[in-house]
Amino acid sequence: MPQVESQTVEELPVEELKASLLSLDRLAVRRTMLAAAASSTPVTVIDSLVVPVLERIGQGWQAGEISLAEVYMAGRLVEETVDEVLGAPAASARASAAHPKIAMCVLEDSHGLGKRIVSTCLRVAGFEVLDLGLRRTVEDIVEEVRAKGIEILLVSTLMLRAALAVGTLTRRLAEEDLDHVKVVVGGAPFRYDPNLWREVGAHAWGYSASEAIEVVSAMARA
Ligand code: B12
Repeated sequence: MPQVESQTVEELPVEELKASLLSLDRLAVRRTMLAAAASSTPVTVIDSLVVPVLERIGQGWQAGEISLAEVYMAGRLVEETVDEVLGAPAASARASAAHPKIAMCVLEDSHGLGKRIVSTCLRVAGFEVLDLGLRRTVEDIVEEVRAKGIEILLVSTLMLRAALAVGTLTRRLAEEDLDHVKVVVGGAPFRYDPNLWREVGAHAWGYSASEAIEVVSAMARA
C-alpha cells in the first residue's frame, strides 16, 4: 500500500476537494490542498489528489453531469493554489552547467495545467526549465529548439490530435539534424494508450509529475 508519511494515498480528501471545486469554494479548495500537502509530499498531493479529482470532474463532463464551465473553473481554482502547494523552487534550481538544457511546451492545445505542474516540480527538484508556452506549432518548436540549443524537450499534450502531432515534431527534428534532442511526452492521450509515445517517436514518456522528475534525472545522468 503506498504510504506518504502520515497519510495514505487512499486517505487523501478526494471527495472533499471535488465538492469544493464544484461549489467554487475557493477558500475550501486552498485549505484542503494545503492541509493535504502538510501531511504528505507536494508531488503526491498533485499526482494522487489533484490530478485524479480533475479526471473525475472530466469524466462527469463526458457523462453530461458537469458543465464545461465547471470543468474550466475547477482548473482555474487549482491553478490559483498549485504554486503554493509546490512551494517556491529552491535557490539552487538555477541553470547548472552539469544539467542539459531543458524546455517544456504544450503542443497545439491550451490545457496548461500539466505543463505548469510538471515544470514547477522539475524546478523544485533542481532543474531549470525554459517555458516555451501553450498552443505552439511543430514549426515553432523546431525553431525554438534550434535557436535555444535545447537538449531535453518536454511536450505536454491533452488532446489526441496534439499527441499525434508529436509524430510530426520528431520527424521534423530528425530532418533538421536535431535528432539528438530527447523528446519526453506526457498528458491524457499517453495515459490512455501506453504505446502511443513509441508510435510518435518520443524517447520517453511520464505518467505523472514524479515520473517526469525520474525520466529527466535519468537523462541528465546519462
Ligand atoms: C481541465 C480540463 C479542461 C480545462 C483546461 C484548463 C487549463 N487551464 O488547463 C478547459 C475547460 C479549458 C478545457 C477545455 C477543453 N477540453 Co479539456 N479537459 C480538462 C480535464 C478535465 C483535466 C485536464 C487537467 O488539467 N488535468 C490536470 C493536470 C495537472 O493533469 P495532466 O495535464 O494530465 O498532467 C499530469 C500528467 O498527465 C503528467 N503530464 C502532463 N504533461 C506532461 C508532460 C510530460 C513531458 C510528462 C513527463 C508528464 C506530463 O503530469 C501532470 C501532473 O501529474 C481533461 C480530462 C483528462 N483526463 O485529462 C479534459 C480533456 C483533456 N479535455 C478535452 C476536450 C475535448 C476539451 C475541449 C475541446 C472541450 C470543448 N469542447 O471546448 C477544450 C479544448 C481546449 C483547447 N483547445 O486546448 C478532452 C480531450 C479528448 C481528446 N480525445 O482529445 C479531455 C481528455 C476530456 C475528455 N475525456 O473528453 N479542458
